[in-house]
Amino acid sequence: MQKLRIAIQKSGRLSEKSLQLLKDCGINVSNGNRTLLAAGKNFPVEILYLRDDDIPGYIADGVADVGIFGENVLLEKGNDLEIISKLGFARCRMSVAIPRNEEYSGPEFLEGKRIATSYPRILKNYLEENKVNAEIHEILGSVEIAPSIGLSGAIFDIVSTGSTLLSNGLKEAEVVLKSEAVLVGGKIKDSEKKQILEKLLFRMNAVLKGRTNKYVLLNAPNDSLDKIISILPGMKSPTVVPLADKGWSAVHSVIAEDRFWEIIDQLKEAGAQGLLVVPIEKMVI
Ligand code: PRT
Ligand code: ZN
Repeated sequence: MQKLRIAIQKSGRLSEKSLQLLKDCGINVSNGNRTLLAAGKNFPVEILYLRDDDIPGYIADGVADVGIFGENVLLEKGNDLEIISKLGFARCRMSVAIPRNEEYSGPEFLEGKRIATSYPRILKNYLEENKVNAEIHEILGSVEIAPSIGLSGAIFDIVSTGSTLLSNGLKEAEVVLKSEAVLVGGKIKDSEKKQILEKLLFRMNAVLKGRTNKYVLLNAPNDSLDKIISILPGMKSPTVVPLADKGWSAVHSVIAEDRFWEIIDQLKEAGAQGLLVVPIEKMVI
């Protein structure tokens, strides 16, 4: 029996969330102390623990079938690999940052400058697209200290909250791209492995949909039901149940997280009361 081999980060920002996602998909990994390879207990997978930068190479070589890592790493190192699914965690930006006291005029600010980065390929593309000539200086860690020690006039790095830039006297000048964790795959030939991947994706979609939606229950007078139902997006149509109190109904529906507050305000205005909002564990549509 074949097993789908999934590479995830051994330790770092992605590891816990990758394991949690697999767990939410019903996959428990038997080896808790993270040797290189561990077997999934109740699903035909093997988990390969690696440094995130190494995962694209392992997939390209066919040692791993799929992997979880940041889009930033895919763009820097993932020749011929494809995103199978975006995973919604480890969101960050890849930005150009410059000393705080300097005025940023646009990409031409970088002309003739030296820029420190751990992502030379993405930066090179960006500079070419903007027809800027600049020297790319590749360093592996602590990119943010390069300007203060006189190594470079700007940096290109990952930014999340921006506090690392701030504490190093830098400011974010331009967001070049946005990144999040992704499930990436190579070319899987084995049909059994393909089927396992299909099953895994079915489960992942259900978990990810659940994470980005909320279940909402509310009470409303019957004469405002039409208005309320028109506001609710729902999966199909909302469930409407009569309450013991005559002239009132309860409405159940699903709301996408990113539109949640906007919709809740509209519902209240339309006469909804006693709103309950419940997290969704999984959603199969
Ligand atoms: O050891 P290994 O090579 O596996 O790990 P790593 O050190 O290369 O990566 P790791 O664990 O730091 O990050 C893994 C992935 O998380 C990255 O490739 C990104 O896709 C994603 N990610 C999300 C981040 C951040 N947010 C982040 N803030 N990766 C790094 N940072 C760093 C950034 O480099 C900078 O130093 O955090 C600092 C900035 O954070 P703020 O909040 O101060 O702006
Ligand atoms: Zn890394």
